[in-house]
Amino acid sequence: MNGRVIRIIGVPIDLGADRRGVDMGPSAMRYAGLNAELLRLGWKVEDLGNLEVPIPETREINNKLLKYLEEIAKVNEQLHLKVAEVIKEGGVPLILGGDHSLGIGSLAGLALSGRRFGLIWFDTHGDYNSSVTTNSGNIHGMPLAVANGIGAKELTSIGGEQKKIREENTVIIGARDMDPEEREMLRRSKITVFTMNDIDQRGMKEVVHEAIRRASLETDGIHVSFDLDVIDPLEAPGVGTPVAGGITYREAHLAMELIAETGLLISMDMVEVNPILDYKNKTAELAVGLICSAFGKRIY
Ligand code: HAR
Ligand code: MN
Ligand code: MN
Ligand code: MN
Repeated sequence: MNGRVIRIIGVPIDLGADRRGVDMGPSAMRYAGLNAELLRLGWKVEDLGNLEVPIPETREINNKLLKYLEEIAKVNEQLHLKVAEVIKEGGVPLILGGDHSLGIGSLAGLALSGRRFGLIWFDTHGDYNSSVTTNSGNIHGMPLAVANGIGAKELTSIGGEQKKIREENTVIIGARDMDPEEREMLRRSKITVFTMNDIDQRGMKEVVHEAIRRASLETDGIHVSFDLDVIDPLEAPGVGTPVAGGITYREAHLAMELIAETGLLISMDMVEVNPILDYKNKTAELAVGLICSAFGKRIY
């Protein structure tokens, strides 16, 4: 298609979530044929394998408000260096999760690369908690706040002290489950939040157009962070934290197709696939299909 190379980085981490299983997400997506599908689209593909991530059974929780903080910081330190390197070499990082705590490293890596990017964050959740607002202590509920400079220093300092995103260029799509204080924090920010209500009322097409417009204002690329739990659990049962009332299969693909059409996609996270809860790898296959749509697969 364009001679550029997609470099796949697996991050088999589930330390950011309460439930085991999303550490198997990278394997499930590879098993679903990811690499071959991208090759078929005309991309060069280089799989860099998985980062080394400890399993919770070998670790202890030292801080109930920031579970596995040291381990998660260490993984994201590695991840952000890899992401920055791939971008500097002109490649496109594709980060496979794993829980969404890896968003800390991918956004820090993008920032470190020097690219001026916008961010579209597909998620049921706001992922805008900190140790002050969290009810769970799970760091996968915090990456967007961390990228915006809010939270534990061990996390916000990865890739430098500066904020990693610009609020004006940041858009959440599909939100339907936010904690009360998290919602207040988001309201006070300049981040745009399109909830399920907005999608119902305006339609996915209009919402995504507006998201692209905001994410591309004075930037030179868009990063998509896609949390599979944004999709309705009937269609994506294999996710760590299913919440009813999500986007449909076609709405998700339409969003990726519209983003592909812009030619602005510079990197992508695909996270929260949980093979333990999945049905015959259905959710991982859906994830691979969405990645392909985002990277230019067309119906006709
Ligand atoms: N808001 C809840 C918390 O902070 C749920 C968080 C996140 N779940 C995710 N991330 N899957 O999107 O604990
Ligand atoms: Mn998330
Ligand atoms: Mn989520
Ligand atoms: Mn909560």
